[in-house]
Amino acid sequence: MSQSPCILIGCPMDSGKRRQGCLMGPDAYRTAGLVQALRDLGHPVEDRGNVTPAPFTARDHPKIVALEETIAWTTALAEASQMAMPDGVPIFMGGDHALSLGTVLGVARHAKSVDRPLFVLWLDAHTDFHTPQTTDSGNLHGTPLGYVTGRDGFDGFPVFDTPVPQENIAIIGLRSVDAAERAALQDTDVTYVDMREIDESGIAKPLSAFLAKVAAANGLLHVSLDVDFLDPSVAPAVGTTVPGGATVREGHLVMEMLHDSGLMTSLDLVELNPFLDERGRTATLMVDLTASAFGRRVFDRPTRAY
Ligand code: B3U
Ligand code: MN
Ligand code: MN
Repeated sequence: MSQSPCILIGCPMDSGKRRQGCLMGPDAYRTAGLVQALRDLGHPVEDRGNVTPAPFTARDHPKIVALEETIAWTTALAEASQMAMPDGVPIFMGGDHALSLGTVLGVARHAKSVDRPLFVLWLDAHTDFHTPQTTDSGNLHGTPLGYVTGRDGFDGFPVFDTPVPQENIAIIGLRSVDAAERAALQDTDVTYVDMREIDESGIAKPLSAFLAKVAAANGLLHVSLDVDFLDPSVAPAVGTTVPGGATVREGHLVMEMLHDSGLMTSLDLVELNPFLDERGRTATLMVDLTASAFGRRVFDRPTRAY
């Protein structure tokens, strides 16, 4: 069976928070061998280089960090993302999580054009469900799920014309949720799975339930993998470490199940800050996880249906 082409898109975006360093992410993935890892699995790989933001004029804002720059990235990334979708599975090499404001917008526009529903799997310690009004930190990397679900308050951003339905979203790995996000999320149909649920029931159970929904709806599936989904003891290169995260094996299991499902149509790799890494170990782990999502396995097993 021929393997789907992988389209690598560098997103050296660093405007979603104060601490700098994620702009080095795309080159860290390249250095850690992402292209070869995917080719070794039989995928044709095209690296489209790095996106640059649309022109913008920075202004001082009392609360929000780098608002105009983030809007400019959102515009540019939405275009790159929409354009890549017909050509294969785009892998967006971040960059901080604010890049998903743009990548999901582009994917949603593509989903509309092919008349298929869009589903989003968010692997993260955080819910990223703020709006520019509710954020305490002023960091827009905490807002993409607010944006893509069509919450109010994103003035100046491209209009998110076809918001992702709440019931099409699952967030897995949670252990740091702000009060305003918790309150807003509790009134929604978003699926949210915290580390306690993972400890008690395992990570496969909520994931297979979600994948079954995607399959039943013939949906597109965008996956957004935040480095802080993983425990900082195995993935230290991230600005917002939260102890008690997913293990290496839980990470691989999620990625292997995604591969077996055949459902994933686009992938963000976000929040890697190579400045904080230890001899490239986090970048290497992220590359290995991506390889699992594209078919690397220890032994062949009969493919399971979701
Ligand atoms: N919810 C907090 C913390 C946070 C969100 N995403 C990350 N950190 N990486 C905030 O700033 O919105
Ligand atoms: Mn995040
Ligand atoms: Mn996070």
